[in-house]
Amino acid sequence: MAAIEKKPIKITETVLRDAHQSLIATRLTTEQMLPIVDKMDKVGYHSVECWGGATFDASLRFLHEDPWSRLRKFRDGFKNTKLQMLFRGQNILGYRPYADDVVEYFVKKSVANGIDIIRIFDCLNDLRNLQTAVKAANSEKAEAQIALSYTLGDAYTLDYWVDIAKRIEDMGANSICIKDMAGLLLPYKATELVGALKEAVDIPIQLHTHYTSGVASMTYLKAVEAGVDVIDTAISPFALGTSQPATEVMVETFKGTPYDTGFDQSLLAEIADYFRPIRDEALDSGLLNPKNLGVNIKTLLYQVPGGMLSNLTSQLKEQGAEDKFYDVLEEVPRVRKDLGEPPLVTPSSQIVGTQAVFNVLMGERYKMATKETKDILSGKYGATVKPFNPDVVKKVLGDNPEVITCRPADLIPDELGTLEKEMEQYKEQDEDVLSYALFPQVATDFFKYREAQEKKVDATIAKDGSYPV
Ligand code: PYR
Repeated sequence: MAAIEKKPIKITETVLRDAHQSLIATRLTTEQMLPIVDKMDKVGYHSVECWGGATFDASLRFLHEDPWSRLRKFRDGFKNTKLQMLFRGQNILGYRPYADDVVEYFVKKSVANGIDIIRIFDCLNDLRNLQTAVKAANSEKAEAQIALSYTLGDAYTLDYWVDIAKRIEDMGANSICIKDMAGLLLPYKATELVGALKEAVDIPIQLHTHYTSGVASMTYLKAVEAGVDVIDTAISPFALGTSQPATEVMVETFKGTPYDTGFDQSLLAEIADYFRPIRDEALDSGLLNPKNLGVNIKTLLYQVPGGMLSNLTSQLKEQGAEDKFYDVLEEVPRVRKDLGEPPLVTPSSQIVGTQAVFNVLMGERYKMATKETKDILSGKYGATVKPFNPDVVKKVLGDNPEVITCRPADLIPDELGTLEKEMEQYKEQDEDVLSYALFPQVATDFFKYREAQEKKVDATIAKDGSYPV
């Protein structure tokens, strides 16, 4: 090892975003997170992923919290650490493509409220769906990290990934992330992939994986040896299972090597001590299912991301058809092939999963197709790497389907002006229009709740303006 030049591995801590999204359905509240921010800020993380993905939806829908206010509180607390978010390309933090003006304004406001690094991905790896967000991030001077959604299949060869990485660099990305949302990247494949990408591009490469299939920390070890620059980890109480490898374990693994992070294990232990009771409480309340903590080797068989497995279970439970779980799991790869073999990540994971449930429960494949299945087959989410199954296209869309081949957002007119008018009466901050743009009903319910809360507080203020003690 002595001959290798020192290259401390950088770490992105995910506990404030992906780790709780993956383990406890994104239910950490701002109040639960803020008390530990000060300590986290002292660790020396490359960045803390704390916003975006499903947290925006979950804050508004389930926690009745304003996600923008959460972000501002993180920004106030993290004085030394870069804040990172996950952004679903043209789908922003929602489940369908939005107009360019909404994407641009969302990026602008995310940066204005405190985000430093925006990790942008597309569920089909159609780079046209990333253009607007990347340009906006560049002009706001944020780090634009483009993530390639990693998956397996005939089309996904080493040449495919190298080509896409070069195109990502040419698009103006500041870094690349290999986003392995289902834990499919095996250790020796990581050596190959990271090695090939490091040769192909000059920008830094980050690796994101999940522990679902049990190989993730070995994959990190091989990736680091192959030259990866940054890895995503979660503090131990919120690590493993459907989440990321544990921060402390990776830090200890690289101690005394050229990749030594230099992190203080006793500080990490204090952070872990803070999160442990929160995890125990989630276990007691049933929010954290112990099944999410084990190794699920079916991930490797069916390539279904952890979050999708739990979605399928709950969809089947609602229908009283839990006994069909394995039939649905086997149907998922078939539907994926019919729909052009896309990676399975939001929203393609939901689209493929729901259609697989329909196909099994209806007893006939594509007897009923969801609106989203029709939209994918019509090109409204972009281009897939492989062609669609023509028989399925015919069955779902008929003999002469109208299919889009241009960048889908080229056909979506700007919508901010209209949205502003629709939600004017609820507006308390500029950002509210963006919450409304993404989730009109959920945001409206939240605005009403917020107003009611404010009135309630006002009612407790005495006539002289003081609060009763
Ligand atoms: C999300 O889009 O929320 C993911 O975590 C992939």
